[in-house]
Amino acid sequence: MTPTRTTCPYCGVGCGVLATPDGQGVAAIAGDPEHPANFGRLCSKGSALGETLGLQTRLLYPMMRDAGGALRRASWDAALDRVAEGFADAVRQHGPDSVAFYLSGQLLTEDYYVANKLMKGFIGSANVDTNSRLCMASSVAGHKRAFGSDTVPGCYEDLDRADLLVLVGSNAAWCHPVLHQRMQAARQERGARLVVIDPRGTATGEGADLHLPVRHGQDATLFAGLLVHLADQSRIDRAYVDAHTAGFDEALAAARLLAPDLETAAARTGVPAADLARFYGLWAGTERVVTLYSQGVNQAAQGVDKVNAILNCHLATGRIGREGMGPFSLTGQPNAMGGREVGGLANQLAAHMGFSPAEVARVGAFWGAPRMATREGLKAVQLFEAVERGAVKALWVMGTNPAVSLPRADAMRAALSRLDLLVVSENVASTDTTSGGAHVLLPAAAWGEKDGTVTNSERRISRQRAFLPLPGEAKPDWWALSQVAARLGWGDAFAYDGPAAIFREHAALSAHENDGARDFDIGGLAALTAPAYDDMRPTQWPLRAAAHASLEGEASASSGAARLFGDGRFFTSDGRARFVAVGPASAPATTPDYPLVLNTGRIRDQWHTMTRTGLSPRLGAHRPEPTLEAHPRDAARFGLVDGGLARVISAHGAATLRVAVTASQAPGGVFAPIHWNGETAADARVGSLVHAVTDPVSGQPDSKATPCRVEPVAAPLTGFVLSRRRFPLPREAFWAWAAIEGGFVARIAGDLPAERVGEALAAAFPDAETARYLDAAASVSRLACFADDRLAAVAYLERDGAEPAWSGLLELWRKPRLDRRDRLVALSGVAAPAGSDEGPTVCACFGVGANRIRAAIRNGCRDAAAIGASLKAGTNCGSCIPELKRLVTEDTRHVALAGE
Ligand SMILES: Nc1nc2c(c(=O)[nH]1)N[C@H]1C(S)=C(S)[C@@H](COP(=O)(O)OP(=O)(O)OC[C@H]3O[C@@H](n4cnc5c(=O)[nH]c(N)nc54)[C@H](O)[C@@H]3O)O[C@H]1N2
Ligand SMILES: Nc1nc2c(c(=O)[nH]1)N[C@H]1C(S)=C(S)[C@@H](COP(=O)(O)OP(=O)(O)OC[C@H]3O[C@@H](n4cnc5c(=O)[nH]c(N)nc54)[C@H](O)[C@@H]3O)O[C@H]1N2
Ligand code: SF4
Ligand SMILES: [Mo]
Repeated sequence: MTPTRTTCPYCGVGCGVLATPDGQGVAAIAGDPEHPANFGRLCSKGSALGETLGLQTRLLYPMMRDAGGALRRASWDAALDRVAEGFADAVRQHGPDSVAFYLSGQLLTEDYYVANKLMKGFIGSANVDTNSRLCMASSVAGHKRAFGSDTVPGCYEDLDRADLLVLVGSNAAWCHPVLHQRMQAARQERGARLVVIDPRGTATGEGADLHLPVRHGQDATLFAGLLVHLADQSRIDRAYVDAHTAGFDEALAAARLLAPDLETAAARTGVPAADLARFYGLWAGTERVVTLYSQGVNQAAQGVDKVNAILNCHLATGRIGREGMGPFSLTGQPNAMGGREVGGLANQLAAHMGFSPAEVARVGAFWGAPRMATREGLKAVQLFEAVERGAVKALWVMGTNPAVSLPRADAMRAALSRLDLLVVSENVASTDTTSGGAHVLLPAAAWGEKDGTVTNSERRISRQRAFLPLPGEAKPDWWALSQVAARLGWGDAFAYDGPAAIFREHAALSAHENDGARDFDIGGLAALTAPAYDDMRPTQWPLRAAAHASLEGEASASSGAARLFGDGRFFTSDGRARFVAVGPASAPATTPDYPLVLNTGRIRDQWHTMTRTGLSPRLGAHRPEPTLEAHPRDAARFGLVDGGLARVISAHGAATLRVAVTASQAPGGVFAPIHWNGETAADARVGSLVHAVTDPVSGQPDSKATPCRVEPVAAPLTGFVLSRRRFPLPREAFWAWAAIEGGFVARIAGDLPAERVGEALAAAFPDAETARYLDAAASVSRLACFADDRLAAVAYLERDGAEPAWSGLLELWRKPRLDRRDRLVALSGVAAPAGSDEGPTVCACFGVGANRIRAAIRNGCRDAAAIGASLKAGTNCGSCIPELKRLVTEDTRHVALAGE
């Protein structure tokens, strides 16, 4: 089979993928050597895409809730009628602002465009917001304040050309791994320096020349200090500032209040003065500097100020829009940028336009819209608060899992049940949102089946192409939206015959009455034929129609401007960029009851709520459980032990997590991953703890600094369950499902009778043959369920003893037919020798664990390359190289200590 060229559905790097389906619903995955985002590379998540295409968890048919409250299969016609009637009823009775869409940066541009047009032009409300509010909104607002437009000025090539790369609030080694490797290559090949600014130590920080452990929220002060340093060292580009900007003096005066001198900046940011001075010196003295930032900047109570504090420094030095330099917002989701282009946020209209009367009239005329929204709609947190109050009656959620990912997630999940109509378009059947009381579930085409475009962090539009048939009755999201539009009476305006037609309209709108007044212009693509759209190569915007006309054929569609603002002209009314005077940030509001700061974020091998990555055995092995990372001092203070359990409690919720004591976590704070949820773990919905504090300008929640406390949790019962599929184990125990070959495993720990686990197994496998073993003192209990002559599930539990290990059972687990003896062995416990395993997986591609790597290091492998040569670890996607380096350093430290 020939491979299909498509784009990775995970992060905003936007890597090109070659997918070769095997005809059985699986596909071989490789990096696309011709894609300019990755030139053939993929990270661990991208490489494992083939393991996530199974249909076992998919939503394949429309479902509707019946009068008795049960979800039942329905026809598309019936489901779409119900959606259209529900929205029409709400609008009739309560007005257009009583309905809303909540969308996602994982939708394709075409889906997004149709949703936005339907709500803002036809239903007549701007209540369209997206999970990008939780992700990129502060960058959008910061860009607009400084540039007059939401523009990421640079491109990835700048990372290859820079001499200094600064990562602020970004764990790129885990979250943008292919770009991180590109930055590491610049370091190794050209001696570029890398500085990481993050309160905690991360894999990214370990691979840097300098790590600045900034106090939570104090980044604006840190960059205000840099502006002051630039001024005092005469590093300001006066000519640039005078010709192309406004507001410098006010911004510098404000910066002087925040960071009058180095000592004050050091005291306020918590960064040692010597390190801060080194950073300021490096930044001031290096012309080619790129400052990249992500959620440590955006997700903050003063996130927009953080963004502008960074932009101020680039504007003051004129280091923007030129090769190898500039500010760079790393986008999270594959189509965060496409969402912004179509106007997916409640405070945007479409094609980078807002709600001025002229813009409303322009878009309204273009759409032929009967009922334009004339003002901004509700932003995500406000929107769900309106659901909570009962002000929003009908909500359509598409491509996101808000019952997990919103702040105050428990309250938000409960709020969903207040809706008269909750519609969820999903790839998977069961999520915390679909089980939160949805009335209609619509099966959406997933990656590999859907067809359209996405835009990555460097404004590059790439095609996602289908290489698998639509399973069951799954349909593209744009289709479901157009069908509802037709039922509401606007069939003509939504009569698209496919994504190419939608894309053309979107491109035409971007150029409509533009004439260089708006940054987003892809008029050059407005006349793409369906075949040309199919063949479209990765293309950067802007791509104006005039530029297109002056070029020939295909070359024009693959060109585009690499950088904006090189001419010093911005999209403000006078063409000048604005400095923003930045004010002080408040400290996290810890109290004696909640003395610690809860920081939340990502791990290397899981994507958000794990609906896909949670199915991959390779990805499940890296961090199989949700952990709470705590500094040794805080662990001692609050009685936590490494490997034990902790309950984390905030004013809004609680979760129980496995403790990992680590000196990389700064004292005074703890870190928890966002991925686990009600489907994958007992009680690890970290979003339920997060406060709903938002940035006053962007409305983006501060997800990185919630006051909390921690308590140790006793777990006399320990053990594991192996199962062919995930099912709910008792919630009073700690457990989390991790994918393994042929099923899932969960370690169990808690203070509960072993029978409770047995009852859960019996309920999950009612037709299986079960065998039990219970010792006389009832301290050891084992249970095996057999179906089709194989193990369907096994549980080993021990009270007040050594935790049983599951690795010894793997051979029986894999066996296609078990004989009598096997069945006895399955219960005997001899199959489970403790401590025989590799330890936590470090290299997901080749399944190499930490213990094996440590042994190789003891045998003389002194660097990542030597480990690669000996064990293959790190030689495929390279995502684990930072951890290989860490293990080498850790070993060197041990040797050094032993030699003292
Ligand atoms: N493996 C993986 N990769 C992903 C994703 C995923 O789910 N899994 N999701 C994608 C998405 S949508 C996004 S948005 C990106 C996010 O990518 P990142 O922003 O890199 O990831 P996070 O882990 O959310 O947070 C980054 C860092 O911010 C730090 N931080 C917290 N508070 C502060 C602060 O006040 N100042 C500073 N300077 N730093 C702070 C945290 O300690 C954390 O290490 O990742 C994308 N890539
Ligand atoms: N505490 C805390 N909370 C956070 C964050 C944090 O750092 N800390 N980060 C925030 C950020 S940056 C983000 S981006 C969000 C992410 O949070 P979510 O968006 O809630 O997480 P996902 O798991 O990506 O949800 C996507 C859902 O859409 C489905 N899906 C995928 N593709 C399609 C499609 O084409 N069509 C349809 N209809 N469905 C599809 C998937 O099955 C999945 O259920 O979380 C935010 N919440
Ligand atoms: S870096 Fe990894 S997750 Fe991001 S787009 Fe590339 S392969 Fe996908
Ligand atoms: Mo995100």
